[in-house]
Amino acid sequence: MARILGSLLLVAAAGAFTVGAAPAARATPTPLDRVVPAPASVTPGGSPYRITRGTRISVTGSGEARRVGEYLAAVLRPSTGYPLPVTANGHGGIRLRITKGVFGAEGYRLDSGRGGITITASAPAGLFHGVQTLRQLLPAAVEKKSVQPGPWLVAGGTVQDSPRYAYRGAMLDVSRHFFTVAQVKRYIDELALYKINKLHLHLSDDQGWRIAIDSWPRLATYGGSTQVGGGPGGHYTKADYREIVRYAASRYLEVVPEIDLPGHTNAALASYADLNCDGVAPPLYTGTDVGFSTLCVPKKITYDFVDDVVRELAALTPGRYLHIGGDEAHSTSHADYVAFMDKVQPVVAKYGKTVIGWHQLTGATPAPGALAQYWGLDDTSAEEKAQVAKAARNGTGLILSPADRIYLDMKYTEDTPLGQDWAGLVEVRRSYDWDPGHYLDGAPASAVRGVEAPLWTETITDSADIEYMAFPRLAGAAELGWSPAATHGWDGYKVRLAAQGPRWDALGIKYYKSPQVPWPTS
Ligand code: NGO
Repeated sequence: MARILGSLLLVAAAGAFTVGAAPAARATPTPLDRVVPAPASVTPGGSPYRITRGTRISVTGSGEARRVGEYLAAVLRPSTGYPLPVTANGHGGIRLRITKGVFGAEGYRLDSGRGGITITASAPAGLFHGVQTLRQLLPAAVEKKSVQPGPWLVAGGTVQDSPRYAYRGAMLDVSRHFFTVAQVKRYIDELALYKINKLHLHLSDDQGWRIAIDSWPRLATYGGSTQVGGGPGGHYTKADYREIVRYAASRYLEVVPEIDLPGHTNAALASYADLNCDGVAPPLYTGTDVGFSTLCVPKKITYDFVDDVVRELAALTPGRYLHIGGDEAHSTSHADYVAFMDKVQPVVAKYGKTVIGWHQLTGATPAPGALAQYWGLDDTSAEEKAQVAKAARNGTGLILSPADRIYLDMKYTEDTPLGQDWAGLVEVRRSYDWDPGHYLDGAPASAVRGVEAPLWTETITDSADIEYMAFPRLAGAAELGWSPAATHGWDGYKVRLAAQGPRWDALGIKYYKSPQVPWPTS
């Protein structure tokens, strides 16, 4: 007992010491390379810049660049308590500049020194990503919503950065449980911190249809009226959905809508009896089984339905992609599956969009330009992997979402209170420690368009659940999508990841404190 008490006192004393030392520690700026995702190149050197009451944010370039300046000001004002006016005169301590044609669509350069900070990019998205880097170079308390003491130092030097992959996604399943526009926006803000640029919304499944379709209104009003466990469900009106798309775009994320076809369609089949081969609508479904539903492939009305849904969804989608699911069509014969995909993929093209499908699409004939989203495991059968690799060699692009790596709904350990474990337990290191460029044997590295971390929501019901499963693993997925392979290494990553903990605390994100990560103790 005395020994336990003694060590408790020691811990308490260490805590007191750390707290006492904190102001001095805060005066040392964060090293320029302590950023997730790891920047492509970092050259530290020179004096730090200090944000003060007199700092201005000056913006040169388009109106959009000005909006990025306003966004930065909105991040910095509450915690610094400084006015930080956004000006166009080029004389701020923080300068955001657009220079045509140098850094690619999303790259940026950040120069920091005693005289100021300049973020230069060729497009507003690059400025926005540079701003995310700048946030991480400031003390974690910058993320708080009340005035903090500072000082607000940014280390001197240069960061030059651009992404490894153009497709860096996160998926949210809003079907198994419905999430409100506000909840989706919160997740968008969290994704933007890590330079994720695609938000894939899984808008339909057996348990719920979540998007209003004017020509088939019962899909949303009836098909969206419940969810896993039997709660009230919900759906997005078109105005809601446009608001999500607009908000995502303001954070430089493109929304990729998914209507899962021809399986995972019970909510649609329940809403319209005619869609069923036997003309009988099944009841709504609130369980978590998969693979039991299918559209009626031989019926003409099936294609009227698909055409209407794709047309209306494409009209709501400024982005390039439309995801048509295609996974677990266990109740559709192989011949029907192939016939269905042959008829449906051209409909997506007709409305100006590019097909994405789960990798089972490679069992049919992927349309030219289509992307297949791989969600297998290390021990997926060699035949299945070979089928995907062959499609990749024939020109089908790949998005990698290996379920035993970056399915955010997998439990971290057997004690994780949420999530599933069918693909295994996925601790933080496992989710980070793989290379998307050399993941699938026989698939050329050039076929890989990027990485996406899906969050299925059979067991996830609110923002706190989303955050607990996404953090810290989402940051690793983002890094795999953004950072050059040469920066990859668990020992370096875990230190940079640990530095995110206090930021998440400041943002009110309750993350999983994995014992694999050396989280700061104060
Ligand atoms: C699978 C299945 C989903 C489940 C998910 C749960 C895919 C592509 N289809 O992933 O319906 O929700 O697992 O982890």
